[in-house]
Amino acid sequence: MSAMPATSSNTNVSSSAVPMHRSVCQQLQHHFQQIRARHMRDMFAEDPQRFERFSLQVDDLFLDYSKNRITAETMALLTQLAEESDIGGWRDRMFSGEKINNTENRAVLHTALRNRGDQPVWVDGVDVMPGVLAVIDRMAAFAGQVRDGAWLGYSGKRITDVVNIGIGGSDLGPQMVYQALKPYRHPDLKVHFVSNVDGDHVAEALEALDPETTLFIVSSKTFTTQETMTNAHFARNWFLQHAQSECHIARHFVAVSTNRDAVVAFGIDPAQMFEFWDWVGGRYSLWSAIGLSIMLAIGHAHFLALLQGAYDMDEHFRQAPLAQNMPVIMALLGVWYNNFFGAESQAILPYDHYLRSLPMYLEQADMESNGKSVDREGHAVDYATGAIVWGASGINGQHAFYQLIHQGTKLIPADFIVSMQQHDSLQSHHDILVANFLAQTEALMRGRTLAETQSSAGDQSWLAQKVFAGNHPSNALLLKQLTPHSLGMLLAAYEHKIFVQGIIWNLNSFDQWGVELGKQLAKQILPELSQHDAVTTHDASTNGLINYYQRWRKER
Ligand code: G6Q
Repeated sequence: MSAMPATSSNTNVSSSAVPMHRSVCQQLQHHFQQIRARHMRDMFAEDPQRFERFSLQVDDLFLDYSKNRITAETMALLTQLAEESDIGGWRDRMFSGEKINNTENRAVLHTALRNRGDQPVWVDGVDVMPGVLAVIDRMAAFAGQVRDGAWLGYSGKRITDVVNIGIGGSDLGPQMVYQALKPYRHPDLKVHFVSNVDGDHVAEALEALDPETTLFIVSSKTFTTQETMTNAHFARNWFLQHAQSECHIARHFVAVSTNRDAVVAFGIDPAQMFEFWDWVGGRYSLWSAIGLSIMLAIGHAHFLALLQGAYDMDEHFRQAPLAQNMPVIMALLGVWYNNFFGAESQAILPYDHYLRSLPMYLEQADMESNGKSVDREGHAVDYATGAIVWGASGINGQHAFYQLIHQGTKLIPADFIVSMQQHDSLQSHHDILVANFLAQTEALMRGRTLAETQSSAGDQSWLAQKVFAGNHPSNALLLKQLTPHSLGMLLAAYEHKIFVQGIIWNLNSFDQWGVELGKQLAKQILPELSQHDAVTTHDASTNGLINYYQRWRKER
């Protein structure tokens, strides 16, 4: 049975096809009908050059996309889709500081943060590069002092622990990069990340810390986010209980924000504030001062290498023809499965312990960017947009959820991300890890026929259960080694993939109105939780739950 379901809860989505005003979509639909039943086994058998044809190296990063349900014609048609969508034009608009975030009237310039060239970048007639470079220099000076032990706490001890207080884009990127670049970290400086407003998170993070040796970074673009400000005030009180005097705050609290007034109101001297700008989206901000915790951990030079990696990918994205452009290819493959095969999700499967938080990071990067059902002009779309992005460490996933990818009823395109050289000296461990990655992509592609199952050794009962259909698509993204540079390249590749898909779907990938409603309702509900009278102003379920909580809250 072939499935091309409507792929959204949006009832307007009646088809999974891409915007039909792009003329190539008719051809793609026709081509899809021809290819949908073809097995990748046969494609490999027919084309000995398939691996060379469908793979691409960009510096530290190698993409093998030959295990996809594509032919040369598929890629030619998809590339035509990219051309018809004016990817090149939109890309230039983004890089040149045009306000492509139309609903917020903002430029989208995370690329300026890692611009290692000498080109100016203009926003409203002002070159933003001097400001960008000045903040990097300030971060470097500060991080250098903390790392060298020149920056001392109020009692004269050196800083041993940094706590980044932030959430969403002000947390996920730095946390993921900190974890990924463990081998590059300062040996005597630990970074902790507090995001959840569940008090257990901040309480647990602080329980083993010494206020005399702890530095807090309050990371918030707006400096109004309820979770972050609640945790920041808690940390401030915790610190003052020990330090006693507010004059010591300056040695222990710094802010990263665009909101100077709120930083001052919180009690942090603007001299201790690291600035960024409204043209940096939260989920694209790890390259900005939001990356201060990263720089503290890995140092200025490695932070610059991270930026350089992203810049190198930016340059590739800007200059490579669409047909040989890594982020464009990744995006087009995603569109192929999302809009033609009706795939609903995309798995991210790192085979590198240090990349285990990458799936969570990409969940936000992708789903907050392209989880939209209204296009740039405000019209409801009638095609599927952003996929559900999910995943976990691949090797652990093999013993957990891979069953569904192999033999379930869903088509789940998967990205396997693997480092060729490990940081430790355990070569036999690494060989086992890599063998498993290779085996999984091969098994997903080839499957196992009934005849093969019958001729395999072992119990011949329940043969139907032991057959694998195969034909499950995957990309392999290989890093020579996980370094600041290769990580920068990898992350920038995914950012641009998301951007390209957003353009094809005619979305604004840089706003996030969907997170607003819940925030507003939470503000309304908060005072109701401590009121004496039963709440009756919501729906029966919400009223019931509020009143249930009130009862337990009183008992405590
Ligand atoms: C990201 C989102 C969101 C944001 C957080 C934190 O693109 O906008 O995840 O980063 O809500 O916001 P603040 O940095 O303003 O606290």
